[in-house]
Amino acid sequence: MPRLSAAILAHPPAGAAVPSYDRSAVTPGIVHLGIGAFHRAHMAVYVDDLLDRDPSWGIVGASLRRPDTKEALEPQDGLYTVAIRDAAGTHPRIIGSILGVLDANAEREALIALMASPEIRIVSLTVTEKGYCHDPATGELDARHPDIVHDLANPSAPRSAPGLIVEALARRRAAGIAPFTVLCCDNLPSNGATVKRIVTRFAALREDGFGDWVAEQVAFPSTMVDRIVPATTDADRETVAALIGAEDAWPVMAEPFTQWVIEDEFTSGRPDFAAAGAQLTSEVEPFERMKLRMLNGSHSTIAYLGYLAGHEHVSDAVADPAFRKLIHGLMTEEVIPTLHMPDVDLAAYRDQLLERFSNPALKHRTWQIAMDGSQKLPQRLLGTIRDRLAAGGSTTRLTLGVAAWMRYVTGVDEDGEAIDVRDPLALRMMAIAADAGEDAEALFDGLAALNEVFGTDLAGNNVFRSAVVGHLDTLFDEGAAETVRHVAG
Ligand code: CS2
Repeated sequence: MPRLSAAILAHPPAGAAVPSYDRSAVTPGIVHLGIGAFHRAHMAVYVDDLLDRDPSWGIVGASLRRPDTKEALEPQDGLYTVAIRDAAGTHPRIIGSILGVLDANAEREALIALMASPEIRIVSLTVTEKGYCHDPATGELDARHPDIVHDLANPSAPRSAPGLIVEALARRRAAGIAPFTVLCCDNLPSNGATVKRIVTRFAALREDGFGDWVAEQVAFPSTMVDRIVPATTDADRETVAALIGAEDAWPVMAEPFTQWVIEDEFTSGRPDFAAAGAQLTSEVEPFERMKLRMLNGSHSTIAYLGYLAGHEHVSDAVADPAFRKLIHGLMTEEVIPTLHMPDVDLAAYRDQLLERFSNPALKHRTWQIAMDGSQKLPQRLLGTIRDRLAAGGSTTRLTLGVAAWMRYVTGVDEDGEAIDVRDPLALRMMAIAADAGEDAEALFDGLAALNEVFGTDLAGNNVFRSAVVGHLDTLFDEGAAETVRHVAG
């Protein structure tokens, strides 16, 4: 079977959508840091829809940690398949908006030089929560993070996303080139403002006065990004090869739903994202909060409880009526009351989320979502809990999500088998858990003392503490499946 490449597009496979524009006319306008599956099934598809109107917005991707995306896409001329999956089948579309991929470690200088060149007007990011080297509880740069320490000592050879952005901005400033817009597409709260704070602080630490210049000159629009994109498996590769009649080393699988809400604040121009279905607005934060608390808060709760209860996929968990009832109740009783969105039908949004979680073809692993919980919990569950505690409202289901995370990061499942806990704090958390054993109070006190996750207010809040400790006791005594049944009611 031939490999997917530009040559294949001359005789497009029947049944696969292909780029409608002349790829040879496309030039780079965007550098994207963190070219993982999510970006390739989200922003790159919006851009693919727009290149026939304006070919000056092609994307050059960069991978910050592993060269595997570059290795997969380079022999394919940057082409790859997005396969949309639902109960009715799998629908392939070949995407052409990625012109090339740079490996930030091996090709650092080429990457920074490109970011500093005038043709690049947007630098977008999906580097995941931990890629910002910040303190998730406060949203501030962690100046003691090893990558930040390294980048401040070696400013022209940075390895972190803030370090790369600031070095490229410094070169543009020195050359009199207007800054690019920094477009964060990660699931951080107030993601534009948060990344602005982080990057500005890094610039200030690097050079006196540079932070002020960044704060004044560089736009950091906030965005709400949404599409469920599970990690690709070998079985997915086979499915796609059969559909397109060519081998694609790294297709991405996605649900039909996609949403992108963007704050319209770009200093060096932007593609007509609205023409591809994005919503441009002056206020994104309410949408971000809604999505982080409703979708991602539910997702993390399903991930920890589902994994512990033996559900491999999100759809397996929500097929269990008790799980479904728990998540429905979590959104209805405990999340929706914290949101203020008069123009959005939140009950309909909730029902649509439950539908999306049920998509049987997506096979989204609970283990995948469980990753990096220390970086995700603050914006997904803890902020909601703070609002509920302040209003004197119930937090029974939200605190069960937190307790399930604490139970999960002990690293031992209900059968005594090891859990592969992936988290920047994994070692610290597993040491805390080893000391605590099955003593729920000790486990709570040890983990809640992680200020970068819980801030300084929650560990000593008795309402919060007794709710989480109570759930932990039940999780240890009866297991996750039984606990879900109790709490769902
Ligand atoms: C998920 C998200 O892995 C996770 O943590 O909750 O990736 C989720 O699928 C996306 O945010 C959906 O837009």
